Amino acid sequence: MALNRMFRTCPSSGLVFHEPAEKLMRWNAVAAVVSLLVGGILAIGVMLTRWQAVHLLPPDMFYQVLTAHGLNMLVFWIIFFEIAVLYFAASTLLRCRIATPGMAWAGFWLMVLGALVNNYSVLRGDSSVMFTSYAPMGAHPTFYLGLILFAVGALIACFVFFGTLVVAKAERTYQGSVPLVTFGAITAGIIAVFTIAAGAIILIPTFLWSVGLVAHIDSLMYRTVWWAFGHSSQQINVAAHVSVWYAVAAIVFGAKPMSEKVSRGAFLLYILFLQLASAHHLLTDPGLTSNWKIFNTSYAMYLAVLASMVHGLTVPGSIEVAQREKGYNQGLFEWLRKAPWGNPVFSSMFISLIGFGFLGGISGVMMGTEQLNLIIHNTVYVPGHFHATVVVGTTLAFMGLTYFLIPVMFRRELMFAGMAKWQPYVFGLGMAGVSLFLMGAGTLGVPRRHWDISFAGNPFPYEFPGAAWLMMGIAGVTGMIAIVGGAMYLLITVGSVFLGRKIQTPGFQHVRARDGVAPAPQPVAVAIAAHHPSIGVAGFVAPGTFALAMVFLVSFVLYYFINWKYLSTIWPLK
Ligand code: HEM
Ligand SMILES: [Cu+2]
Repeated sequence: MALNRMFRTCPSSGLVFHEPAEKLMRWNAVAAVVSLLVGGILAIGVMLTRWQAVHLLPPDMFYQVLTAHGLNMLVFWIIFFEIAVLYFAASTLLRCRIATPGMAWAGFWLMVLGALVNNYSVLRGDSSVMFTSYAPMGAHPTFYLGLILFAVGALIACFVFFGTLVVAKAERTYQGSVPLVTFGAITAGIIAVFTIAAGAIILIPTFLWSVGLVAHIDSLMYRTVWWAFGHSSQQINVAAHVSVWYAVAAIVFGAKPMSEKVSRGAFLLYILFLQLASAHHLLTDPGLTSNWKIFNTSYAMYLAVLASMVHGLTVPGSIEVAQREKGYNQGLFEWLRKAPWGNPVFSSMFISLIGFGFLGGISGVMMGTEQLNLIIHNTVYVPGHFHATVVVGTTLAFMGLTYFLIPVMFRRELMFAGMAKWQPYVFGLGMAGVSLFLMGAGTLGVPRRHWDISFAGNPFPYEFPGAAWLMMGIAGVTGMIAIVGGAMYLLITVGSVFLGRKIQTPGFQHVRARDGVAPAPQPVAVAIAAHHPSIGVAGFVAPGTFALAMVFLVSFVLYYFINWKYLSTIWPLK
């Protein structure tokens, strides 16, 4: 039991770490980074094959590599990291011991086992069913088994997270309501439980089908339930990376949310409306009525989008207010110009926010409109869109958080600090290029997951316009830039964690349960509160953010309009 009470306070950040929690966070983060490494190597194969002029891999290998790329990135990298974020938001931010560390380790090893089993199945060569694994396309039983084991492990981790919240409340380690970052993590955790339940409902029968115990899986039913799982899991990512944005705003600027109520309300919207949005993946499916599709995607889905727009406004808004209070109060954008652009914790977060909003958000709403969906359905536009959301958005936000955690949690100095300054730009801008040019090529009809757009030797040839080839080529070049950015991240993090100079800080100390933990102020939870009425321009406290929001709105409306116009030209109904 003594072990459960070992705490240390980080002298530079004031954060409080519980020893078993810290170890769990480290191991989850390391497993995440290893998955990112594997997925990143595979990304080279995917990208260099889709760059038609290079066309690296043969077809069977292309689909195999694509499957493993999608899973290692979007499942293993992201979820291992998210578990670390959940433990951080519960144990560290609430200064609380982690509940049942033994269970947490069981969950972790199940996740590791699941990831290994799933990768083994793809490596065998008979499970190249891609990320969505749509039935009746079948994989080896170990494919589904691996995912199920991983999901059970993640579910255990979610329960450890909720258990820790209960312990924090019972042992009164915090006052008032939980900090906003923890609140965001709670929404991510609740969504995760729903997501894993939906995953079990679809993957367990599919596993039984793969071993011959179930005779038939209906393909439409598969897609409908699979997306209850697939879409929701993306909402976990959004809730998690938005929480990271708030955390970074507090860490770097001491920024305080503009309105706690509004931000918390926006997180709640995710829980309430995310399921409906799953329908945007089924807009071209037969068997579902237009009424069902339109109701789900336009009347209710936009409330989840609204929530993201609220966060996209309040995070930079809170940074602007904090900067103006520090004296950067000139004109519209002094606060932004004087932001620490050389600090990778900040630049990652800001590029993540802009990329997620402008590229991922606008394209997502366009695609989620039933009629417009026809323009881009099953084209490379789709991976273009989601690389803006899960790579520029989620992945880059997580990268930024790592730069903060290396000195604070791993207690190592950052190696290659000069390179770290550039890394978010190389990765973020490279990936923004991939997103934009895949979306461009997709608008011209280039299919996704397609091995050869030259259709060489096909009985029914089709010529894509030269612009489509060019855009796939530029996506290839910017993709290689992003890979370099990813390699920089791996070099910096792995180098620092294993070889970086150790930072000497006070170690873990025994704290009796009743004592609670040292009442040092917590920068993430409690930020500057003083309000200066003298900041801002023309009665606005955050006019720069308002101006940015207007740019966003105009881009949004224009892009939406252009696509309706484009639809009318490619839909030859008279
Ligand atoms: C480092 C740079 C990366 C590059 C250059 C890259 C490139 C690509 C490309 C070109 C495709 C589309 C293939 C096609 O449809 O034919 C793809 C698919 C995919 N990527 Fe990435 N990617 C990168 C990183 C990531 C990351 C970080 C994630 C997730 C967090 C991710 C998740 C996915 C997923 C889920 C697919 C879909 C797989 C499928 O269709 O089954 N990628 N990637
Ligand atoms: Cu979705």
